[in-house]
Amino acid sequence: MPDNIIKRYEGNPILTPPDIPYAVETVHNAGVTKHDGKYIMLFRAHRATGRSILGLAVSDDGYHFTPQPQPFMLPATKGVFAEYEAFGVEDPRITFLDGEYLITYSAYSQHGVRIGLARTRDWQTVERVALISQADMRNVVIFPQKFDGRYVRLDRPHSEISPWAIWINYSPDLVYWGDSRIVMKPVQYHWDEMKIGPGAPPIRTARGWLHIYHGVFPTMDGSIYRLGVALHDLHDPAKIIGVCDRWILQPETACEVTGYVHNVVFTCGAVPENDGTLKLYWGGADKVMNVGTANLDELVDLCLHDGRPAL
Ligand code: M1P
Repeated sequence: MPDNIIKRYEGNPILTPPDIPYAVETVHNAGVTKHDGKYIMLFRAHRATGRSILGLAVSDDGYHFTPQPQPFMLPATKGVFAEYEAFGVEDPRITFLDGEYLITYSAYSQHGVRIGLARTRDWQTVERVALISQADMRNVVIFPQKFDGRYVRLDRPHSEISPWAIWINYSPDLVYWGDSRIVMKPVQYHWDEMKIGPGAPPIRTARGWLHIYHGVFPTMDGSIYRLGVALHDLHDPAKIIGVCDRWILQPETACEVTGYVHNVVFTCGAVPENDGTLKLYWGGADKVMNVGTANLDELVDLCLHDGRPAL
């Protein structure tokens, strides 16, 4: 069993608040994708008010990012989105599907947290599509493929009754979602016993859809956020065919242990490369952005050969 499943880039952190040409306190939890041969990073940033916006940075190699001069998405000021984004926009995930980039993000307001969906084709303009959940929902990732004509997402509703778990939902049009089912639960007295949540949008491999998720363990010194992997069936994403029993990344470096929220590694994006490797991006302690690489086959093996039950 390899210990360094994720190889941290020696230049971490790759993006920090002083790099940003407008005032921010944090740069973290970024969705990342490729567009026209460039890496696009859509990051969350706290303002000094404690509320978040989304900024954009661009890179030729996936390691060295140049932030754009202005934020990419501020909380909406008009229409229904304004009411539900008043406290900020957070944790964007990006899925490329049918020629456009779908962006899911947490929308915070006095009414709670729900999920907004926006889209862009060119990363110059962005259009809000709909609010696609009720309150008490976070961490929505859309599969980059339709199944039997329907869009599919993983999400994480809030629950006081059972530990926060991962669910699947389907939609004919990206706006109306349903046919909900629970697909994965935390395991008691385990590294992710308190709650789990979808992380990066699933990645297609020959043996299944690889999903990198986060799990949380409560301690007397606060909660620890780590990352794990699960494999979904290629044809039926509601079926999980393997969950790795151990975490694949935990807070270890100074900028993962100490920051805005201590002891957090949190991913919203990963980019598969043609050579079978993956670039995984994660926020360190809710303060900075990091990157590392992994071998996709090794991650799939971990799900299939070092498993635990999904439910
Ligand atoms: O502070 C750690 C994380 O807490 C929340 O994550 P979750 O949805 O698992 O509760 C989010 O606020 C996330 O942005 C943050 O990194």
